Amino acid sequence: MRQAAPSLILVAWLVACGGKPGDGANDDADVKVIPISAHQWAFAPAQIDLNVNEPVIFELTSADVHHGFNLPDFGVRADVIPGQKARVEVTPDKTGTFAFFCDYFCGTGHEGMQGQVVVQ
Ligand SMILES: [Cu+2]
Repeated sequence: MRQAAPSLILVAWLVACGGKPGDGANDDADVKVIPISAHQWAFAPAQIDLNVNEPVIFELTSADVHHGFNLPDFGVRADVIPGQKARVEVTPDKTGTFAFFCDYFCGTGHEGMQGQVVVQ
């Protein structure tokens, strides 16, 4: 007989900003939270303006059904489930316009459910 040793390793992603000396522009202890609402079949806001190298947290909620949020250029995705808040952090490291979209089939208008992140 073998003794089962339960070894649960809980990995907590602590959103810890590095202790980089700031340039005085803002306090990096406070990461800006951007609420994004998903509904059939759009995101609100559909355009998100970000500053390069400035970390932000997307706080995603659904107004109706299960959606997905996918911003492939920055390796960000999340399930957006009714009644829950999904938080993902992103620090855009390049400027430009990058598409995000719903990647969880949510109905007939799913294919057009998208938006863009504009990084400057
Ligand atoms: Cu969808």
